[in-house]
Amino acid sequence: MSRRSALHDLPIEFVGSYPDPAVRLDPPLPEIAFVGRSNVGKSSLLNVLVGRPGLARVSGTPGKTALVNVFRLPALYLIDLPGYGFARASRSARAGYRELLRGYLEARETLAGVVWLLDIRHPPSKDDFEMQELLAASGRSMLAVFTKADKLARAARLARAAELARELGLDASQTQLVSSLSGEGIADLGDSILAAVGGEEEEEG
Ligand SMILES: Nc1nc2c(ncn2[C@@H]2O[C@H](COP(=O)(O)OP(=O)(O)OP(=O)(O)O)[C@@H](O)[C@H]2O)c(=O)[nH]1
Ligand SMILES: [Mg+2]
Repeated sequence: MSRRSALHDLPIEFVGSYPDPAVRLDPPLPEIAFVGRSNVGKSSLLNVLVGRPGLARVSGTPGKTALVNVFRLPALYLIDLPGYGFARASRSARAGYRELLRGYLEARETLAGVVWLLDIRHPPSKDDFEMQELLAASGRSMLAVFTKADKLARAARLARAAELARELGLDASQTQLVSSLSGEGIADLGDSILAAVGGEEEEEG
């Protein structure tokens, strides 16, 4: 199975970490943001998509990505957002996260699409459903990505992906199963991202 996505081996640079979701990026380019619960695998997925294992900080400690982390490819930005639903976060920290995410989704004119990550093994949490509402209210184009597919045997993960899509009220075309460990789904996700920013992979029609 190929773990090479269309974003593999493109020049990429870390632009910066910003507390302000309205930060102006120069030059303005389309952005793809990665959102999901703490520890769901956002940073790992970003790294494997671009083929740079050490780029975004991966951690066994949930809540590691606390700022808006911006990476630049030649024609787009990839944005690693803070994880939500961190169990040990204080109530005010949780509210802060939520406001950052809401502000980001509402404010960013250059946001071309959101990759929303959910762990294939777990039912959607209260925080996930809140995120879904924020995403729906923002009207942003969104792809639900089910992570850590390698944790389940093949038949189980296909069944679980269908079940999770149903629980979220999503069509299969709005979902993608991935594993940053095995590379499953990574090439397809890369193509979807390019299509969302108006790249070459966009389909006719
Ligand atoms: N088995 C398996 N483990 C994974 C996968 N992706 C991530 N992990 C592990 O899950 C943990 C969290 O990964 P991160 O990529 O740091 O998760 P995150 O969503 O960026 O976490 P925060 O920045 O805290 O929100 C790490 O221990 C990873 O090694 C995967 O596809 N398969
Ligand atoms: Mg992270």
